Amino acid sequence: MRLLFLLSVLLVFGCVSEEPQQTNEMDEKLMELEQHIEDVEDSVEELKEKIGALEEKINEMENGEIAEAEEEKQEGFAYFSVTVQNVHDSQALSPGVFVIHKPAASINYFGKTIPEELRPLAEYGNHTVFSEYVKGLAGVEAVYTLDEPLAPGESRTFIIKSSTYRPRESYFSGIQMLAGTNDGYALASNIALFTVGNGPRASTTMAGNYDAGTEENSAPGSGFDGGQPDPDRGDENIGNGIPTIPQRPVTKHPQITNTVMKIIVVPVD
Ligand SMILES: [Ca+2]
Ligand SMILES: [Ca+2]
Repeated sequence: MRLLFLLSVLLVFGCVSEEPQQTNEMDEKLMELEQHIEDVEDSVEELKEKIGALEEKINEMENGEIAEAEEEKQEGFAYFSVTVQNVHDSQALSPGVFVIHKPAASINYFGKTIPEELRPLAEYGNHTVFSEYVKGLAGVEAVYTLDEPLAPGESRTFIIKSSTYRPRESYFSGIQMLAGTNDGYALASNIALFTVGNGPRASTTMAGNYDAGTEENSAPGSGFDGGQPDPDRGDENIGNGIPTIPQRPVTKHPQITNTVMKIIVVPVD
């Protein structure tokens, strides 16, 4: 009996002493869970903040785009008088191509290989292929042509029309062959049409003389044998220059160093 009693006392103690241990573990687990829930709640708050910031950004962008579109609608056009002058005493210029364009559509190929479409203008003064090519370039707003050669001392004036949308990205460029050379051309490029204050800008630009790098140079004015096209001999005569192989990048013209083409831009109402 006594033994039984002792055993039951032990059992009771055993049970009683085991119960607090379980409760502790549960408490710990509960605390862990609570902590975990708090962490998750924190993360949710952080996420909410991030989503809020993103929504704000999207709103700003949408508002910006709307403002830009409004700006484009409100902006109009500006007109300029352009005078192209041959200021050389003996060097003639071929028909030419004149362009209003964004910076990305620059036609200055200095240090680069010219596009094939410039070859007819540079090699024999035919401007039509290049004018068509330029019309297809992204960032070109308008293309004008001079369809007659420009003799020394001569000038031509025409009116151009530029959008005033993003005015500081509106440039003007012009190109004509240096007639009587093998593959030389005069180029005035990236003339800003507007001031930093967005107003129409007056300017005078002396064009540079360039060698297209596609034909060997003979003495300037050395005639049909030197690679100049003979109008009486038609298309077969056009390729009569000696090709530069491999084609070279565009350089300053080594033979024609004085200014030939001068471009005067004046805003008009
Ligand atoms: Ca030629
Ligand atoms: Ca050359």
